[in-house]
Amino acid sequence: MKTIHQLRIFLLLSLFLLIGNLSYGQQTNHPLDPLTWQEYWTVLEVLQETDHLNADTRFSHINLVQPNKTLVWQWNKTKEIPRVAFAIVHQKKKTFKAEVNLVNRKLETWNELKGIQPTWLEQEFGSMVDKVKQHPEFIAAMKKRGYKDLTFIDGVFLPPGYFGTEEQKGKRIAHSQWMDVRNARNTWSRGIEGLTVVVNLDTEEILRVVDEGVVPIPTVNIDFDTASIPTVREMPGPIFINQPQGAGFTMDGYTVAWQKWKFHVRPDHRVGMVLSTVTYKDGSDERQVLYEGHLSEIFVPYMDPSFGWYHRNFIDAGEYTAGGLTKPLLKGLDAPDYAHYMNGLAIHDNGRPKPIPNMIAIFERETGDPSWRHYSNAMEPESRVKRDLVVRCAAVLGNYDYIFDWIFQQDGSIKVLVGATGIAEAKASIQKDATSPSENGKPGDAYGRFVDPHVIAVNHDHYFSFRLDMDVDGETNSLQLDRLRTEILPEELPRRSVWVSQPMIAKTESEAKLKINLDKPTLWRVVSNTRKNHVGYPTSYQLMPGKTGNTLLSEDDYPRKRVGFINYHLWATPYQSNERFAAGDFPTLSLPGKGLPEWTSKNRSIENKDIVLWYTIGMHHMVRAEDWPVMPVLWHSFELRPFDFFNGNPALDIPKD
Ligand SMILES: [Cu+2]
Repeated sequence: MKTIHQLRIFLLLSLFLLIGNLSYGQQTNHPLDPLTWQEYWTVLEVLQETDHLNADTRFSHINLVQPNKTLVWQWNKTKEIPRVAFAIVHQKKKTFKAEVNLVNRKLETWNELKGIQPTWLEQEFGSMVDKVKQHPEFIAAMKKRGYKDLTFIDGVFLPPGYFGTEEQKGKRIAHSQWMDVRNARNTWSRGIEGLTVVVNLDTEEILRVVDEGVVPIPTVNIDFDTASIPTVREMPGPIFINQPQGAGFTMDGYTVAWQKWKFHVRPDHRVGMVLSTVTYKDGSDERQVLYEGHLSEIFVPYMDPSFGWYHRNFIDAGEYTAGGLTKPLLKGLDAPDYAHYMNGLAIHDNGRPKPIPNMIAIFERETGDPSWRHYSNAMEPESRVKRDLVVRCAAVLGNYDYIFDWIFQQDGSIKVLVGATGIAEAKASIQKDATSPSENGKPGDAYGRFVDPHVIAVNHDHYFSFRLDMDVDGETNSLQLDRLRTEILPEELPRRSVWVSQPMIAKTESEAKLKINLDKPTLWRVVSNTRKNHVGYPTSYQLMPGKTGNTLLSEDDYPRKRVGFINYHLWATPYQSNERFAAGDFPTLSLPGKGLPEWTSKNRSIENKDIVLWYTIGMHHMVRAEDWPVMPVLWHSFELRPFDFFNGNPALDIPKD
């Protein structure tokens, strides 16, 4: 028997396939390819040539305008590629949307956007720190905390959500957070509690200094780099996973082909990555499954009513795209060494392209699980090794990290996962720990949990909205709800009840606003209106939820009103190319009702239509000691499963050897 340290795991692959090295997207091979370095510059040059750039010009987005969907499905390499980019341009208090034709270098539109606040800029995080440090009230508040010198006090200004106050209406209001960063690598327990400065970024006015009282900064060291860990555990020897015959997938530009799957994946400034034109080869037939799938929005509300915390209700993807949502993956740590790493581009505030190396990792893996099995004495026992293709990126939003995986499986299913990791946001507390007496009638852990002496990780939620433009065997689909209900049986039978399925087609958007109810289980399936399987059922894909949560915020709470997508686990809408972000295009200081609630208020028909599903993952995070100082990855997921799409188990043909 082999000992652990002798273990070698080899992924032996039948094909040696070359993978192109995509270096920051210098070529365009497909209508959905991300903007190239040169194309970002074309946008900037065209705006310069048309006199739309000045010293105050900043950019929160430059991205591809979605090409026509039918054109994309029908596109092949003999056809021309339409290339249009849009830019969201800030000029002081005004915001403009420009569209630039990249083929003929022409400014197609330039329109002012009114009634919105554009996405936060990188420079806005720190733009008023120096000015505030000279403000007498701030200096006095810091003096009360024992600081005469503010050199090593770092500040950050964030959008405070929106609460409909006169102070906020129509203004670019920011609230500050402060930290003493001396002598700590991990500074997330070093916050200066109870001191918030409210500013107007448009006018650079300091509106208020809110001092809720002095709380000493905790002295605990929460560094977690290798040098800070007293002893590193002994590992019993390496496990090698390698692919001696090369990767088992091919890449043609941004198009990936793996076994029977084929899809396009592109890095995206705002949502990390977008998977498109997903097909599964069934015999000679390349069957459509999903036109487009991607993260749509993230929402993280904190559950502490103090002034310094109630405004922390971050609409992360829409508010904090600055510099790009995703950050580089660490090769060999965040994903295997042998993965293919795809670079991406984000933008700086000045609109210039910013390289993000190793933004997406694509790799095969065998986890030791079977795809299927049966053991029998009557016939030869059968089992097949499961192999997956993983497409991964990781977002970083201040303290938190999220890993996003799309896992393509041999049985025709796609599993989508989000892993929460990183550092829980914590506040300093006068009380030391869970045994300390109450202060002002409240225990120290009323709104969070002690994770270290004088450190409370504040209760919060994480919500993720995924946009899934399903095209199951074509664009004409419906949402079928198979409701499993109890049927009471006739009295003469010994059994009293069984469950039966009551299928129903959701005809309008309101019939598709659904929450998971374990007492009334319902299968959610996108069915084809044009194709049936061998026994006469419409072909379909099921959206199978994983563990998720419901919001506990009251309906009149502003954070909930601004992020209506959390009200349901499932939404379905008729396809509209401009409906992409579940809390609206511009959630920064946004008014209530944007995004899904606004679109679906029309209660449009979704029957026999090209439909888009929106799925919400929710989690309540009551932080444990084990989540500190850095949290083990906590995974949530859902799955897109073929349901009568094939005429049998599509993974029967996995070879046994
Ligand atoms: Cu959390």
